[in-house]
Amino acid sequence: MKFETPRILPSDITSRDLFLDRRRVLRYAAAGAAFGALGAGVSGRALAATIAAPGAKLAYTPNAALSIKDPPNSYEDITTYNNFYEFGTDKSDPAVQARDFKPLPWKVTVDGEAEVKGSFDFEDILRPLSLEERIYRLRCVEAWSMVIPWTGFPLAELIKRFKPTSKAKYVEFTTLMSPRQMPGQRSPVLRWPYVEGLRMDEAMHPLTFIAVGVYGQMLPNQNGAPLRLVVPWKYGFKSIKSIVRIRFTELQPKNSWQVAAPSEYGFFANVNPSVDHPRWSQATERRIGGSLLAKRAATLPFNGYAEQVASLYKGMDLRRNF
Ligand SMILES: Nc1nc2c(c(=O)[nH]1)N[C@H]1C(S)=C(S)[C@@H](COP(=O)(O)O)O[C@H]1N2
Ligand SMILES: [Mo]
Repeated sequence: MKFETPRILPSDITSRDLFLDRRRVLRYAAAGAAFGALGAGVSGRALAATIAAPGAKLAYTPNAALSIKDPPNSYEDITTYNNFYEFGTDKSDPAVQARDFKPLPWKVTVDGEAEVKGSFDFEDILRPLSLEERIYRLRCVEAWSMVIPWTGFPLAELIKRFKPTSKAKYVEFTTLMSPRQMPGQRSPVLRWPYVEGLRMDEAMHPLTFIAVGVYGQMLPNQNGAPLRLVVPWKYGFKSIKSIVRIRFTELQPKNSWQVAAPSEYGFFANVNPSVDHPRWSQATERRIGGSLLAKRAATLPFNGYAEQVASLYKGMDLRRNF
C-alpha cells in the first residue's frame, strides 16, 4: 500500500536545489510529467528538503513554544561530538568514519500492526509535511548534555498516516544494517542492527520529533541522516539514528542497550537525577562546549520536560522502570 501523496511539478524545485543533485531532480521531473497537473497542498519547503544533498539548506518555521531558551551548542560541537557506534565508539569517530556514508536514496519499511504498510521513499515520507525547528536539550546517559536546534516534524504526523491498529501498543525503530558502509558493525560492540522503541503514547506525544536537519541544514551523516528520532525527555540512546524500519507491535520492543546491559539500561530511559547509572551518578551533568572549569549543572527530571510528560508515567515505579 502507498501513501496518498500530493503531486508535484518540476517548477516547485528551485534552481538552488536543481544543481545539488541532478539525477534526483530528473526523477522528479519525470514523476511530475507522469502525474500531470499539480494537486493542492504541496509543500514546496518539504519538497526542497527531499531533493537536497546532505548539508543543504532546509526551509522551516521556528517552533518557539516547544523550544527551550538556552543558547544552542555550536554546529561544530553538535557534529563532532557524537555517539553513533555504527561509525566507531569514540565521540570523534562518527564525523570521520561516516564521511562516505550514502543517506540518499533512502527507504523506510513500515510493518506490523498497521493498516498502511510497505516500503516508502524518504521523499514520499517528507512530501506532505512542513518542517519546523525545535531547540531541545540532549541529555546523554554518560552525564553530559548539549542544546541542539533540530529541523523536522512530529513523529505523530507520520504515524497517523500508517493507521496503526488497536493492537499497536509500541513502535519499534531499526537503523540501517550495512557493515560495508558502517565499519562499527564489523565488531560485536552491540547486537546489530541498532533497535529502539517507544510506547505508543510516548511516540504520539507532541514533543517526540523526527529530525531531518540540524541548524536548518540537512542532517550530517554522523547525526543520523537522513532521518532520526529525537525524544527530548529521555537519555540520548533512545534517539535512534538513520532509521530504515518502523514496526508497530503489541509487545514491548527489545532495545539494543537494554539487550546489551539490562542492569544498566532499561526500556523507558527517562532522564532521572534520582536513579543513578550503576557505575556513575545522574544527579548532575556537564554541558558540552562550556568551560571545563564551569560547575556541573543539576540534572532536571525528564530533562526539564516533566510538566509535559510526567503524566505519561502516572502510577509507574520509575526506579523499577528505568
Ligand atoms: N543507530 C544509532 N543511534 C544512536 C546511537 C548509536 O550508537 N546508533 N547513539 C545514541 C546516543 S547514546 C546518543 S547520546 C545520541 C547522540 O545523538 P547526536 O550525535 O545527534 O548528538 O544518538 C543515539 N542514537
Ligand atoms: Mo548517549
